[in-house]
Amino acid sequence: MKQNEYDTIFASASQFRSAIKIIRISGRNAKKIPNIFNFKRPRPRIFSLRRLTHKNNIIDVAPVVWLPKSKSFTGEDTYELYIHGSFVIEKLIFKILTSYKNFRLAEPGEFTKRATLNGNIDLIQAESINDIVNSQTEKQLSVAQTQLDGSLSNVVKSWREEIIYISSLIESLIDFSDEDIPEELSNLFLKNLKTIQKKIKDTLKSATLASFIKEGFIVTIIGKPNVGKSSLINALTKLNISIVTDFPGTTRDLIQQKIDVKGLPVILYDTAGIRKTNNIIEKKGIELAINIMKKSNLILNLCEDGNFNYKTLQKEFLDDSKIKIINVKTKVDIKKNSKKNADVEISSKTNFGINILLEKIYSYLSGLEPKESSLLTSERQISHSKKALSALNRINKLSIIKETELIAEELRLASKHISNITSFIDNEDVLDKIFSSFCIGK
Ligand SMILES: Nc1nc2c(ncn2[C@@H]2O[C@H](COP(=O)(O)OP(=O)(O)OP(=O)(O)O)[C@@H](O)[C@H]2O)c(=O)[nH]1
Ligand SMILES: [Mg+2]
Repeated sequence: MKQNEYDTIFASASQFRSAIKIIRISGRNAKKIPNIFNFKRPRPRIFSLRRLTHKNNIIDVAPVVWLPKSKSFTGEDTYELYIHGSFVIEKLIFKILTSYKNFRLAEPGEFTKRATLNGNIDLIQAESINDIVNSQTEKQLSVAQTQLDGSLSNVVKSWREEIIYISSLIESLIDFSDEDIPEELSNLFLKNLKTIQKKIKDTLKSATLASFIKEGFIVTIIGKPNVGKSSLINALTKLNISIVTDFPGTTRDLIQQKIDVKGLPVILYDTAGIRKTNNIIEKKGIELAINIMKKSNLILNLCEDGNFNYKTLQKEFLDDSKIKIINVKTKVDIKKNSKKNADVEISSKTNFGINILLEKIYSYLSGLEPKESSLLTSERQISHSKKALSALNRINKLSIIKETELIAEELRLASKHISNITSFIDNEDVLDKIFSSFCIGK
């Protein structure tokens, strides 16, 4: 059911047990809050202590803030009540508010949705708010913050301006007859077309890496059975998540755990030991291991005797791709005869070398980080950018002299896709999709 956008909505901005709860109320009737709770209206944007009562019952003594619509996040009249962190007070307030006409509990993300509909923020900024709330590492946070401050929106706007500029060049060509088309004009068009194509292409390239910052870099632990893969994932995560026994072939499923390596999100995988086997379950496990290996950003290749099967690994399993491999010699507490080609030596038993390994993982992955700070992160942003780039690329096959109209049409299409990245005009359905993943009170 579509909720009425004219309702006055309310929600707690703090869902869990906390010392203070912030109740947000936004909408046309928010200005009635002082009447409902019998307190003197404070001056706008001034934190003011008030005694909240209702029908002679004390609700709470709490600071309140009055944010008239010109100065509020949602672009609507808003009250914020900083009540004691009690679920009883919260429930009481909700019960009272619900009893008033046109007041109701907010849907997930509805405050942000209203801020977007009222033009206070664009779609990129709205998405970044959810990313900020959900960020688990400093890097994720900083990427989301550059989206909230409008840097990415500005990049996208500049793409649109450039497309509009080259559209104007093309429009001016339409008036010329075929043989009279001035060469400087068509050269200028082609040069600018190339520039904008490159800009979008580069940003899309960085987006792949940005998605690792959002979702996590994939680091996979591989090696022969019994070399200590499961022991290593347990040591790195400081959790007992993977079964360790001295039977070769213990691990069959992929064991996965997210960790934070100095601010970088990493998804660690423990895998089945790779060997020739007739056991169907183990075979399936090895298949899973090989598949995840191919998708990895980094492979930790474990070996206990120092004979790293580096070349076979590259050729047989990775099709000679350029996935980075760190050779890790394990169990150095008992197997000291080290071979030279290990990148790092560890013992999961004594923790020897574990920090050095983490340092190496960080140093490699941080080098992969995109240099730009304005990154496309959501599927939606990436998909529109790709569609815009496809439209621009199709122009390469068109003749400036004979197919000017078609070129103009592709440019209009590209410009529309770029606009869709920041604006919801023509695609309002997208709003519901974006905000459904938010929490209530945001
Ligand atoms: N002394 C010592 N023993 C270790 C170390 N790491 C692992 N082990 C032992 O080696 C055996 C195998 O360890 P796992 O971690 O299960 O090895 P794995 O590579 O996961 O084995 P599979 O799952 O069978 O492929 C166990 O008995 C561990 O206790 C280490 O650093 N030092
Ligand atoms: Mg194992």
